[in-house]
Amino acid sequence: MESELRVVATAGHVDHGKSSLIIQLTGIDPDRFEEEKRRGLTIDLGYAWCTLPSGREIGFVDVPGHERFVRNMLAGVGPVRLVLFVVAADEGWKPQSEEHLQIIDVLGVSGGVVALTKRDLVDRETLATATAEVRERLEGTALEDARIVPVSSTTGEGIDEIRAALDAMLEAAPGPQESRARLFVDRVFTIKGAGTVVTGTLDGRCLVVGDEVELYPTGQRARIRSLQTHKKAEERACPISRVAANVVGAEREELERGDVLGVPGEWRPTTVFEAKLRPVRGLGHPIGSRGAYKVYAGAAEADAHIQLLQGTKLEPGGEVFVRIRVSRPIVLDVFDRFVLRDSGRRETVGGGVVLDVAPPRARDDAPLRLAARASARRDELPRLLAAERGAVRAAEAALLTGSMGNGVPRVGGWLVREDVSSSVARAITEWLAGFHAEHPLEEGAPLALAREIVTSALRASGGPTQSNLVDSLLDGLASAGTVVRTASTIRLASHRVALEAASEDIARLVAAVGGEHESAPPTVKELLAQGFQREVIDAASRAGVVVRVGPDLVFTPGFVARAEAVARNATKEGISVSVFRERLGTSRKYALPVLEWLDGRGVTRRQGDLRFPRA
Ligand SMILES: Nc1nc2c(ncn2[C@@H]2O[C@H](COP(=O)(O)OP(=O)(O)O)[C@@H](O)[C@H]2O)c(=O)[nH]1
Ligand SMILES: [Mg+2]
Repeated sequence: MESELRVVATAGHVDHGKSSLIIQLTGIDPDRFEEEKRRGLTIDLGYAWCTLPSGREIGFVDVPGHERFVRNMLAGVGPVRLVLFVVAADEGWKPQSEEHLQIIDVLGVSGGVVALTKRDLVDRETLATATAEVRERLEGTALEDARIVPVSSTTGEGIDEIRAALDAMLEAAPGPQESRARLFVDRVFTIKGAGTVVTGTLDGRCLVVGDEVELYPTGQRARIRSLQTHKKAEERACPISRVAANVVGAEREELERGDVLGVPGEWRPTTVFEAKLRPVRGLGHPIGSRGAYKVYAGAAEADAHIQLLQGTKLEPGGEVFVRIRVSRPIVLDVFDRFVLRDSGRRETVGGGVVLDVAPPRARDDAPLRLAARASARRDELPRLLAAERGAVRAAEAALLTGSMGNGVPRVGGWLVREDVSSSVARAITEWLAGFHAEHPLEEGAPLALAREIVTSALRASGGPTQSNLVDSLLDGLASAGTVVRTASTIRLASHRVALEAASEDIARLVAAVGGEHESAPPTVKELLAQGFQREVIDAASRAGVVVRVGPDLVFTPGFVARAEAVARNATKEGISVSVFRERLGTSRKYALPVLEWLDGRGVTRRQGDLRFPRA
């Protein structure tokens, strides 16, 4: 179900014939909807559509009013901005023609057609002058190469040429790229019996009846009960199209224009973002950090405060990176376009492209960071984000860039900058090598210490230090076969306890607990008192040279094997501690812990004073 629909915004001075042209093209009166809307008959405000000669479907958003125009250009047409620019041949270029062109120019367009309307009202000479004037005005702007088509909505002259020009524009325009579903809400109302309805332009991905959705920024959850595109009920609505969605679970009062309807958890509204800002052409004054501004993004508008990240003011003709704080949380995506108006002067002063929706606190490296983003593709953003932060959770990266970051090295749930993971690996292997050299008889190093080493390596390389990242990195080294970790220790995979390094000590230990001492060996405490090192006793126990029966007792393996044999050979009547002690030739002091040890290992079962061998 590939939708070939494209949405085009109309632009141009009031009364220059925009709506009349749309009626000629589509047979639908976009202004009539205003009236119908007032009477509650329609939900598609200022919207008309038709099929072009090529078979492509084309939709027009034609809503009167200047603010509306800005919103049409931003949210109304979606990310592929196409424009039908209208200038009346009899009146020529007007202030609103200029202002609309300025906005189109700072936003950039994917295609445009200029209709020189009211052709029937002018003679050839005036038409030629008007055409030349318009061509001159368009020079150096985003519409520089647009076709200029003379047309009359009264006589129908030129309408076929307009259709052909629109077809050529669609042919040349890039297709929308699949990303996260986003419906910019431009209207909210209630319909008797149905409940809350929102309308807007859908971008990114299809929505389906029955879907659970989140309303941003409030976080309210709702369900889509029904969908309409072009006044037809649909099971699914796909980008880019005008959509009316009837939602269950959200009240009209909880929603407002500028909100976004999307998939739960896919967006994080923001109040601060960074962007590249360009003043509109012909701006008579610089843009500074002190003014009061309004940002228009998507269908939202918000009071804004600007901070230049380069220089102290933005001169006309320039372009700078800025940080913008807005008065209310808005849903922004990297590469979104926005318009900036000066609230005091009440004029559009600039526009730009969003580059970072969650900028870091530090601003020192902003120009470098933003320049890298400005020239990146969306699927490169997660790698850039990981590069900026050292490491970032993959889920966080998806939320902040709209891309899954396929191809970026992953450690657990994290995207990690290569030098960060390599410096952590270096720090931990060097530290473990040192630890093993210093403690050749220890099986491994305490995991808690290893975590500290990783944490400080992360800090040194400028990465985050969350314990989840620390553990993910250690796990990553373990799955790579570099280290082996247990619940409480970690060692280099290559590390072997070097008993030979302590062979003399171990031989002395075996002598101390074996031979004539075998059935009554010194306790560990006594061994320590005799000068044996705890490390040696531990290593010998781990290696099986001696057997640790309790915290304070070690025996020779031979003694323990005999004890086990005695226990296993007990009759069905069981064996008492004293019989066991006699048969083993030891004292009660040793017999009891040995029996408990055998119980613990499942060799024997205790019942009262007796032990029974287990099967
Ligand atoms: N003679 C003539 N009048 C036109 C033409 N197009 C529009 N008009 C008239 O110009 C006025 C404004 O047109 P409208 O489409 O509402 O302009 P909009 O404000 O740009 O939407 C209306 O009275 C129209 O009838 C045209 O091609 N020829
Ligand atoms: Mg109109």
